Amino acid sequence: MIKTVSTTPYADQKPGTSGLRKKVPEFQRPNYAENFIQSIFDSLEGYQGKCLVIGGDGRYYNRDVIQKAIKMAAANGFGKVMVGKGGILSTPAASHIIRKYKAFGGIILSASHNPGGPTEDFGIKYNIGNGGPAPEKITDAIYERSKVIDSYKISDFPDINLDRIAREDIGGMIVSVIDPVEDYAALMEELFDFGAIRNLISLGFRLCFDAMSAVTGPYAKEIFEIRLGAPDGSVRNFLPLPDFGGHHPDPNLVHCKELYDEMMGDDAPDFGAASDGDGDRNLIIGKGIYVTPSDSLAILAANANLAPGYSHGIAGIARSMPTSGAADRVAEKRGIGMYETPTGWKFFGNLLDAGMATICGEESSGTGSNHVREKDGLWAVLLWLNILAVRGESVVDIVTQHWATYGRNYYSRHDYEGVDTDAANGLIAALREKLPTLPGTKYGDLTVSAADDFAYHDPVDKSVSQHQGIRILFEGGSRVVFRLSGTGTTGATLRVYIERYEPDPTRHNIETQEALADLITAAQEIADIKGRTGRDAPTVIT
Ligand code: G16
Repeated sequence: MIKTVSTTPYADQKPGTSGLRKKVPEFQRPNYAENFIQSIFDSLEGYQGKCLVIGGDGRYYNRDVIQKAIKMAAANGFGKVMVGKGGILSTPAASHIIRKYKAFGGIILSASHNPGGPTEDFGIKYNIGNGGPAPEKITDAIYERSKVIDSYKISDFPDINLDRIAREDIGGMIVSVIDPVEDYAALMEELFDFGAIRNLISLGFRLCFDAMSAVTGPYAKEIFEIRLGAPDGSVRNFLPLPDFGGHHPDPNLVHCKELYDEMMGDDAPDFGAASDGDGDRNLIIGKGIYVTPSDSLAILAANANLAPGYSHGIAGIARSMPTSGAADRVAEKRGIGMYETPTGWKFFGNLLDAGMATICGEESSGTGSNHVREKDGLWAVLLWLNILAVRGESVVDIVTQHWATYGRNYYSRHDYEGVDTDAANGLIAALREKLPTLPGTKYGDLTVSAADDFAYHDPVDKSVSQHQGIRILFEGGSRVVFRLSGTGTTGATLRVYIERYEPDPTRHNIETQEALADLITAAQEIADIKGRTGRDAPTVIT
């Protein structure tokens, strides 16, 4: 039976960079998840009788919301729901399932790299029929709807058994509980030379993958250990846990310190990698070298033709504005398109659909291609392995040769987390106001050449997205960028992105923070970070 339940709106359901993210207790308020899910459905047209994909990263509250979403999909007229066994689907796997089975769209339950547990983070996002995150016009409509919603529809059938693969007709809708790994693993086998990677591993190449007790565990076990023959134990923390074992499932140098230290040690494996809560981010570390996400994007784009899925070359590269310009140099040399978008994977969707970009990436540890419409952590790891297997060189050799050919973009991001929201907004507003006066100003030996508030003009649908980050460019091509994160759940996070291009190979071995020291000081001064936030130093440096 379908019930229509009266509800009252919440004022805080504005989707951020990647869907709605809040603390679990906020999501547990009466009708909170239901309101948001109904607001999604109310913002869509033409889904009657169609298929909806539902899955999540297994974090605390995942199963509860999956049951609600299934019952609401049935009540709202979807004809079919495909849901991952155990409620599990990594974000890239969900994107693939939507595309492969031509679903109308999908609901992904995740707060990505944010911690999980009864008092930690939860999230809901909607992906459209191309498999990618809903564009701004849909997320804006969802938010508008959430502000006035007064009822939602839900079917009252009993909870679905998510722990066995089955297909049933329930309340007039087909519910298909599917293997979350099979289709995704098959796609990876199509794109990459598994034979070459298996051969490399059989010759003693050692890889270590940390699944961070999150969603990629089952995928990585199947792909690296079973299909590629890596020894048992190559995949660590492979059991997805509702609280990620009490850690932040964020594959950066702070939260993967153990792996980093091991990779810098004498007996390091040849290759170390990790992925995040929902499997779309990646961390790449070679023996003795950390590869920044911006460099990784450039190197993957420059070598993608070595993998069968990209053997005909790539049409273009897209990167988010704060990501370093390393990939631009690859695009320039190859004579292919280069696109600069705002932060948020949703901005790549149109470029991928139009065939303008093949490979996309972000400084925030995301890389992916046109095989799905999300960034894809395991895809990035497999493309690296494919390149290593074909070139027969070490990560450090490949990276240093890349720098020698294209120059090195020294790059770092400084995050100030949990800053008072008003203080953070004030800092950005003050910077915005100061923009016209900055060109020509000197900070030590640095002179500002240009400063603006980045606006994106989508070349495909012609939409315009304003206020996407404050850019300060210096003479000689260095830059700093300031923006507030759209994914945090506590106060505000100020992100400062710092970049310097160095063409001279004799200057490619400087420690990154040292290479950027004058820019870091200038950034602190220009934004008056200490005065406005009270912070002497960033919380996280990546
Ligand atoms: C999300 C988005 C990414 C974005 C990242 C950081 O990633 O999909 O496009 O780069 O957030 O965004 P912000 O700087 O606003 O915090 P994820 O992995 O959290 O879904």
